[in-house]
Amino acid sequence: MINGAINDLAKARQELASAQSLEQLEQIRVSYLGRKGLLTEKLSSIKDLPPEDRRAAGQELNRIKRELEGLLESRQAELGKDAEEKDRQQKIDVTLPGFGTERGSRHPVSIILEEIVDIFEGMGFSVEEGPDAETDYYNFTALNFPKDHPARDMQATFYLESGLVLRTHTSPVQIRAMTKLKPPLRVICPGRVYRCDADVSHSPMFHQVEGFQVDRHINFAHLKGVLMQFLKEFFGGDIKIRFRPSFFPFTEPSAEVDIGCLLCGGKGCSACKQSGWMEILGSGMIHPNVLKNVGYDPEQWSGFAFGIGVDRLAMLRYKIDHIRLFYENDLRFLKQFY
Ligand code: 2NM
Repeated sequence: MINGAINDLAKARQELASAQSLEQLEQIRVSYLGRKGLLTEKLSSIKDLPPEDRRAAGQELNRIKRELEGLLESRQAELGKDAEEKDRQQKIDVTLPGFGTERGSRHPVSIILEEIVDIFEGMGFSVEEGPDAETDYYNFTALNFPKDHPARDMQATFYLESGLVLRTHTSPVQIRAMTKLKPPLRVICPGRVYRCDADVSHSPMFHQVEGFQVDRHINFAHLKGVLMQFLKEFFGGDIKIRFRPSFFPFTEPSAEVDIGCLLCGGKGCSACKQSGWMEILGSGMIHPNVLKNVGYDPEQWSGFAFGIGVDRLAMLRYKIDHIRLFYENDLRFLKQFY
């Protein structure tokens, strides 16, 4: 029995030396000194020995037990220190400064879009919104683009597999508004629009605010008055404005507004294609066919409409010479606006 215990001790010594964690150490302790441990069982079988041998066996087994306890204790201290050290290395130093959170800023195009909406709301216009994916009817047909007319090529259109189109202007929203509501009306429609086009001042997705007014006896002077008021509020007094004849299928007569390029002061630059002028909006008197298409009697009602390029105005306001800067999502650029 004593020889067995000495072997147990030698084996335990090896196991303790290779133990890597306090959990392993505990397992070793249980296997020798636990209730059913090897040494515990030997100790409790002393009573089965002849009485004259019990005393010596008890003394020897207890010596081995104390030695094993001592070994366990010192190995426990070693492994405990290792664990503490590991813990210290992994611990988060709460005294280090934090990373902080980046604060977002408003997108320059959003800022300008909201400014435009505010100005027209101040003149009594209400806001209507509609879907980006439109039917051919709302985007073209209702707006007096004849079927198979080259006017439909004027804007390179993104056609969807569903048969819908990405709206090429926000005019379809105006058609929806006119169909839904009854004149007299003053409505603006802000939103994203899509055309297959890309250069310094064109992006395949850009923003428009279109607007219209329909009432009895609305004429071209009302159109010009509203647009000049808008330009005055948006730019302040000191800009050059050019009002020139144009063509759209949905208005007759039609006019476009250019302003003296604010990037080069009218000298000519890449943003204004060396002309010194930048086209910022189109407008005109709503075509009688459009009024008929929404169920209004053109003998009773007349109206004007306009479409403003929001990205263009943002480029002019912030002196940005390429529209793509708005859509590259470079935070170093976008952070500059608020
Ligand atoms: C423009 C230019 C001219 C326009 C016309 C209409 C509608 F629906 F009333 F007929 N909405 N918007 C219009 C007119 C838009 O954008 C350059």
